[in-house]
Amino acid sequence: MANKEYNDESITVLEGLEHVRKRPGMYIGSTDERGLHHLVWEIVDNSIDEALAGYGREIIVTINEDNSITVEDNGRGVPCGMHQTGKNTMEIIYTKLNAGGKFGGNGYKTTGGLHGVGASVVNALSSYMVVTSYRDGKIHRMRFENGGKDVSPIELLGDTRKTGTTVTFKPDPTIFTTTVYQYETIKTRIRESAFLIKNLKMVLNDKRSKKQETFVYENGISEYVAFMTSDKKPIHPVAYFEGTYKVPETTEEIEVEVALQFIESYSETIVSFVNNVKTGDGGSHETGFKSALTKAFNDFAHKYNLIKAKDQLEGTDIRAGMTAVVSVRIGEKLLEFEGQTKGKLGTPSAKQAVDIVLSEKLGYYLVENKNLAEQIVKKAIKEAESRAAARKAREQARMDKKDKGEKNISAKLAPTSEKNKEINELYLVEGDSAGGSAKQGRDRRYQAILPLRGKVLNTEKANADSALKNEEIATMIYTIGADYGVNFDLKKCNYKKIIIMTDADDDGAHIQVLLLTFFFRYMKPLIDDGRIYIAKPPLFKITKLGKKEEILYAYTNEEKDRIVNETKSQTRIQRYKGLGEMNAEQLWETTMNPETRTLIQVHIDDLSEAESQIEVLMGNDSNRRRDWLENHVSFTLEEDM
Ligand code: 28F
Repeated sequence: MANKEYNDESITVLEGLEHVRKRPGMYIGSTDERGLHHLVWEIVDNSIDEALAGYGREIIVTINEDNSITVEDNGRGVPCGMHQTGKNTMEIIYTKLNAGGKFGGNGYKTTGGLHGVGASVVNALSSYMVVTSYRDGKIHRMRFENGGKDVSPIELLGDTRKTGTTVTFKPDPTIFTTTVYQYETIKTRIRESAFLIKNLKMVLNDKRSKKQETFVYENGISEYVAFMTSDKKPIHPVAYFEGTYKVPETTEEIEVEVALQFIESYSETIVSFVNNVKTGDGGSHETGFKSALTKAFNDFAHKYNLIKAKDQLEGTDIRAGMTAVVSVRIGEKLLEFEGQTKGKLGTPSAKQAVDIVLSEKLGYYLVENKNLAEQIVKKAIKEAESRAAARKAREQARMDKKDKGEKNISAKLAPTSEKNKEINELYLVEGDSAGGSAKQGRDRRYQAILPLRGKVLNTEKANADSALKNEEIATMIYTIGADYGVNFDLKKCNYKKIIIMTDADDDGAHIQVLLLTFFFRYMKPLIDDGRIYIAKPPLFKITKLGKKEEILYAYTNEEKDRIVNETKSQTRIQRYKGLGEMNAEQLWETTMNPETRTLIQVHIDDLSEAESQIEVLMGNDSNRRRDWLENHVSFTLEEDM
């Protein structure tokens, strides 16, 4: 940039962007794949804010061949007139921190961007950024390079009849550990935004794969719920409620939207948002939702004598088998969060807002849909009874255990000899023969073995009671020792690692999925805490022939080929079809010894998406199951020791 003088103003700007480049984690959380995608959310949120303000109903996100991103909207166009500082507004917005007016009151009533740090941070972390504004019949463009330092003067490109803003940026590879964008990640977030804002058309183009998808939902979050229950069996059409709540003693209003649907199975799913940003840890709006739901169903049950006047239905029993989306919009003056992550809404009046809006409308809905309401109440009563029965069964089991010693936790479990929760491991092994070898080969000080008989119960269709009745599930719950469902308590878990060890065939994959489903449904904190693993047995045993035979193991086809190609002597290759073909020594050496084994740690990446797909896993279509596993459960190789 030719002889640009640095006055104190531009130095302040530089310091701002320079600080972002030095401490990116402070602004976008991390510089890994998550931080990389955060840049997209920042820019898209600005387009969404413009659409929410009533300007523009279409946003196009393009992943370019070089993994740069282009976002286009048809809003009013970023202002590019003269700013009182003597620079044009566009330059200020993209080079000064928080200049996007989000913090200085900018006519945007509620903004998702409030979570954001503004487009200037994206600029600071990009090797280049180009901003084009279509407004007042003219097209203006600015180009920034090198983290927003080098700024080309604003250019007038010509005339136009359209209005809007286009931003292209390329994340700086010297800052991010990865600069490859994930289509699925961007798709999930874009689809979510389209669900949350009725009739907002979101288009995603991937120039690398020539893939393009459009998301627009005229029924907003009702279609979101329908999407999440698409593979389940709904018992009624999605119910939708909306309203505005005037916050007492203020001029503020809170907009409330709720969509909910009951399904045949017993899982509860609530996904909530504030200003179109997901609140993964819930908060006051969800609290208001739950209290309104419990109140409305109890009023109905008492009104129609479905329960005695003195009895009360528990919220958890009513919500067993319910999927709901709660979306509130709150002005920035009232917006507050609990904790640092902004994942949990704090605003107290949001509880009243949802409670009051929903109580009134849901009350009418239940009376207008009496049969459905009765069906849900009856199901809640059954759920309460089965929970009581399960509690009695557990109590009885505990009594039995006391009377009959350890016997009843199942003769199958081979427990550890030392009780150390910090290192103990529980192997869930497919089949008795492999179970036997595992018991023999293990290190009994800290490795417990629980053989699983054939197909573990398909826990998706069963409710808590029948799942608990299943021997394998009951033993697993008891052995892990941390209870399950809403009563699950990670601190009570007896194992640091719970390792699923199955054959490397379809049955094995099916059991893996059934167990993952069980843990996902009834012990999700185990997955969140990274305690669930899948053991990786060898696929091949390679015997090097010659005067002294040598045995090697290969875990993939490539590894087998490499070993065979590298060895000079003759080799005999055995393809393992199941764990049972290994003796105890081999099973220990290849799959259980922390020094030599390979464990795969399980993470579930996207809750709401997983919700809608987890039924897929119960089907017999192993290809769909494998796709789901590949797309949604990320397996990272866990380097032991
Ligand atoms: C691809 C990303 O960033 N779109 C945007 C606007 C529109 C206005 C605006 C943005 C007002 C003063 C703060 C136009 N006319 N898409 C986008 N569209 N910012 S960002 O104004 C900036 C605020 O500073 C806009 C009248 N009012 C606002």
